[in-house]
Amino acid sequence: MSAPTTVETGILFGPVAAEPYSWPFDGGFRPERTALINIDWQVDFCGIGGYVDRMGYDLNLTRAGLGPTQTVLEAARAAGLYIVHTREGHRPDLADCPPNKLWRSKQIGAGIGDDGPCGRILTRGEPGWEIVEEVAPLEGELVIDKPGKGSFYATDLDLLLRNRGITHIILTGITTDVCVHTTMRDANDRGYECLLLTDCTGATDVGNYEAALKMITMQGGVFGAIAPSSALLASLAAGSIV
Ligand code: C5J
Repeated sequence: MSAPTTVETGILFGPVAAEPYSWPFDGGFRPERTALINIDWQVDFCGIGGYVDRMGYDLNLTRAGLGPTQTVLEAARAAGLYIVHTREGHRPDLADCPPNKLWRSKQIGAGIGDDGPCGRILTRGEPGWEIVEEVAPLEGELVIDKPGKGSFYATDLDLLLRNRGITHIILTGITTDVCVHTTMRDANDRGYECLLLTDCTGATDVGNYEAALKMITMQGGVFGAIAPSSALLASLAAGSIV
């Protein structure tokens, strides 16, 4: 197995005041070993005329985390964390869209691949599939295109993170109970130490948002930990603890 391509900086950020434990479990996090993964901040999930809007859900709920995420993104870039963005979407011919997913989307009036105000719904290359400008990727940042809810399924994300020596993951994104949760659960199973920022995420339903956060804190942190972005920003601002 080849060595990770990163070089240790010597910077170790202090633990984040999180629930149900001070994150991370191993006392601190190094920027070169930590990824900030921003999940599906796409027009389709938080923009007018996109997929979530077409399904009739309240965009205020999915947009709520945008401002805090913008602040975290800037701080994480400045601190040297590895920045990752994901997009859910399908090939224009929908060859990678499972028939049951396609069928269900049509049942709720937002058929994947159908024309809408933001172009074809959940289809790669369309305006609705783009990441909103507030948290858009910078040139050179990793963007993972995924056909499913989880960010590891049918992508090379795990390979890219491991080759870089990433061991810790901080999550923002939408929706809390679907793509964010699926990604966090999978990352946790793969051994990554995960933190979800509570004000940098949102769901299409308040109850689901709250339940999704609570689930993470059960069993001593069954999928990792949760914290408000202010707690992460405080750790980053405090600088190295060694
Ligand atoms: C959904 C997502 N909700 N990004 N996708 O279908 O959470």
